Amino acid sequence: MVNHTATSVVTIERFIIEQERLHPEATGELSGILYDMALAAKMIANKVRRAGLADILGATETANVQGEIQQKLDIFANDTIVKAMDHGGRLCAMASEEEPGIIQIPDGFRCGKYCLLFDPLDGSSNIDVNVPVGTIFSVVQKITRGRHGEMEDMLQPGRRQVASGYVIYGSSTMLVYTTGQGVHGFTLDPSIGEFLLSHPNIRIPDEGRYLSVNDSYEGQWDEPTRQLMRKYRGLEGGRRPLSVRYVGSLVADFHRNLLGGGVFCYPVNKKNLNGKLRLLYEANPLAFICEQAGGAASDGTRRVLDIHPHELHQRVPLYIGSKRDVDLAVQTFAHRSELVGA
Ligand code: AHM
Ligand code: MG
Repeated sequence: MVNHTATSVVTIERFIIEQERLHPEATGELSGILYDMALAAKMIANKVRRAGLADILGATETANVQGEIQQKLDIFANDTIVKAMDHGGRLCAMASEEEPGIIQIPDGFRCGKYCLLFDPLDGSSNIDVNVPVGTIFSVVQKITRGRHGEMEDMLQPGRRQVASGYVIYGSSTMLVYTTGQGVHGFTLDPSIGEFLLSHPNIRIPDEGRYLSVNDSYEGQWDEPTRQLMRKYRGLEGGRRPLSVRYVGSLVADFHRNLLGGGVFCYPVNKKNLNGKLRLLYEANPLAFICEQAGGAASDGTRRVLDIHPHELHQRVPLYIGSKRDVDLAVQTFAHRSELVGA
């Protein structure tokens, strides 16, 4: 990584170019995808900032493929990303949490060698109470031979990702990404409209301070899950207790734990045998970032990045964050057989 002093102003564009130069074989296509994502993020951030204004608040009448009600901003974010990415000649297809099938590159535009998978606005049910929301994205290389991307290209295990990232629309807007060479965070300076390097080479502490879990599901958890939570809280096993912090917006919970150390858990429960979060749009991209920062991500048994996806909108239980805290989940579940989904 190129070394920047704490005082040098480094735009995301300069940083991406410098990273690319470290790889003489790079064609610039991946860099182009990252620029385009940064542009889409600025457009979404601009709209999210105005979300308190009546014209864009509220639910539309369409339900997305998960059967949930979409907020208008979900649709805006989805369309913004598709339009920012479909004509650059770098992608062969996309998939979004908000759309049922593969999004093809329109005729007339060149198809490239990458696929983009994304959750355009995660945690969107929080928008109307002014809680941070986020965009999550993942890039994999095309493996099929035809012009367009196919299902096989999309359903690759997360360890094959070549880049992933998220944008958090909070008190400031930040873009955090990895291309497998560490994790770097950029903060949007709204006065100049540029993402500036603010968090180079992020490392997650080995042991966390925070536990993020929605424990209103406790009555539906199995005993090993309850036992794990008692361990995290220091009620069993003699560990230092973690402090509970749960925003209910994955990107916000993950971001806090990435910087401060901690574990985010979305366990299986009796009603949701596979948890709630989506493997391809949420778990995989965040798992790539977390591992690159020195942390870990598991479904309770398997490394998230080793799971072979079988459908686009597949859900997965998730334990992600500081390595020792995730390891504790894996150890606690080592002999569990009930409740774990496919
Ligand atoms: P979404 O993609 O429909 O917004 O749902 C995902 C969100 C995550 O941001 C968050 O961690 C989780 O749902 C919260 O779920 P729950 O309310 O069950 O705790
Ligand atoms: Mg989501």
